[in-house]
Amino acid sequence: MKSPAPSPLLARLATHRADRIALSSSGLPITYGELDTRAGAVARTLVGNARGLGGAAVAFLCEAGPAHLATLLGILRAGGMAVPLSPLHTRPELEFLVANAAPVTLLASEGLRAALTAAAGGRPVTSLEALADAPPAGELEPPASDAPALMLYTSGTTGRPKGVRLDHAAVAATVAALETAWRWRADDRLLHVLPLHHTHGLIVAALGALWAGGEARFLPFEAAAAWDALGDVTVFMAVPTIYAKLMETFAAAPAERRARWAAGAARLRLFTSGSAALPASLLEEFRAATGQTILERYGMTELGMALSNPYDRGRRVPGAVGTPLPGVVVDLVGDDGNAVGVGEPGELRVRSTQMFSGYHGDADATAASFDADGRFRTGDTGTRDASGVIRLLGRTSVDIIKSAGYKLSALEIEAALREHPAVAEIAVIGAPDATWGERVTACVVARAGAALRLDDLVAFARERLAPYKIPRALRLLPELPRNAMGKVQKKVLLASVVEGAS
Ligand code: MLC
Ligand code: AMP
Repeated sequence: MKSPAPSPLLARLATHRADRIALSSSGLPITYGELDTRAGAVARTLVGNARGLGGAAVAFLCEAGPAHLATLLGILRAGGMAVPLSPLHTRPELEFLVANAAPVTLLASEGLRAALTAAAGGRPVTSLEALADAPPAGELEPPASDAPALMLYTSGTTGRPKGVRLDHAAVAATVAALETAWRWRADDRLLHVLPLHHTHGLIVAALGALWAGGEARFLPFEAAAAWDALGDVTVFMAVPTIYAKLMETFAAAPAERRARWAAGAARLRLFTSGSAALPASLLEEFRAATGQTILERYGMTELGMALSNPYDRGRRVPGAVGTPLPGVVVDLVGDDGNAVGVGEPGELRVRSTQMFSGYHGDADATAASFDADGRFRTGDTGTRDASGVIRLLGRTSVDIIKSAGYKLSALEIEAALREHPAVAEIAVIGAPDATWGERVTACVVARAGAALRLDDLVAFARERLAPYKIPRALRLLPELPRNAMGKVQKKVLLASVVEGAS
């Protein structure tokens, strides 16, 4: 039997010039050569005397920046499956992720080691700083293209997050498709402001830059600092909330600063948006300020990047997500399972070389996410026009919320908040919001005699949920609207919240 090809991702990274800058944060750059050395030290320590990790999970908790990517690449070179955890996760969330991923090794930066140790149930947590001193790697057997590379946790309709397993070939297919479509170059400099535990920040942005041999500059997002930094990069990638925040800050700035920021932004070759719908009005506002037309694209953790507007600025369509990327087939399917006609709404079903290899430990959920024709059911609805351009209309499930570009499970938030002593019943919905896309809104029936304020609920939530899952609004109701089967009618709740706001 022919053995599978080695990881295209690692093979590509090995071709970059050692003296070129790969990553930087706070003005401290590391070259591809240094990245290689650091990743090698991580790999060698993880592997010890063995030949490789054979796809075993290695979870790590690290601030965004060069050390994060060096750790991830070290895990990959050791033949492990990297599970990036986030400094935004609370202890109960980390406990769940560690238990679910069952990693053979846990790694953390010195600053986050205590947080991971507290959630690790007695397992040792190795300090990344200690790994940096390990002797350089000797020759390790490269993992195969079909070996697991990453496990990214995504919220779904099942309450608890699911681990999405991606092999080396799938990750490489995403960055290769984007290199072609967006013309990534080795002299690109990306301003990186996104979290590294999701597809957008990790694969599309960071690994996209590294695949091309370019540079990723990390900056924790803050609007004025981002405007300043835009003056010296070539590519920027963000979620719509970030563009909304950039525009709020721009509008409030003095004329001289606005002129400087606009001139800086005008020099970039590419601005992209994804993870949530970019309102056409925001695209126009950004264009009026900077002369730049943001390229909107569509993707999902399970299937990578599926649709993109064209690189040619003049052909980008505001409010649309474009056409399939190389290696991707997107069908629009009606309720009857048949393809819909031009202009008719249908669910996006996807076939792709970027497809995940399964939900971790959940073969049933994996099988259920594909239709009889082997197409992934996205749960997103859209239309296709006569020229093949797709527009998204929304999602099938009211239990999936997209806030600030994060995908949230209403069920997971409800389960956490139901423990609050004043909560008798709760339904969580995503109310439309110009800046956040959707705002997490808790509709609560309080226990008899109990008083509940948003502050109480927020304080309670902060202990249990990452900041981006916390409710931002509270509606106290005498009862929740239910249908004849007793199921809460979230669409009714949503309509009343929208009506109340207008
Ligand atoms: C924070 N705030 C919110 C909020 N998050 N309010 C409403 N809704 C939310 N979701 C409030 C805080 O309470 C605070 O209020 C203020 O906003 C600032 O909070 P912050 O945490 O400091 O916000 P900030 O750091 O500015 O973060 C915003 C952000 C971040 C947009 C930078 O949310 C972000 O990085 N989002 C990206 C998510 C992402 O990468 N998704 C990709 C998934 S992959 P106050 O009153 O205290 O000031 C995927 C696939 C694909 O989707 O296709 O890409
Ligand atoms: P995630 O599961 O976090 O990877 O999020 C994937 C989801 O984000 C998709 O199923 C869509 O609902 C949404 N999404 C991604 N890109 C876009 C976009 N450009 N417009 C609207 N929704 C998007």
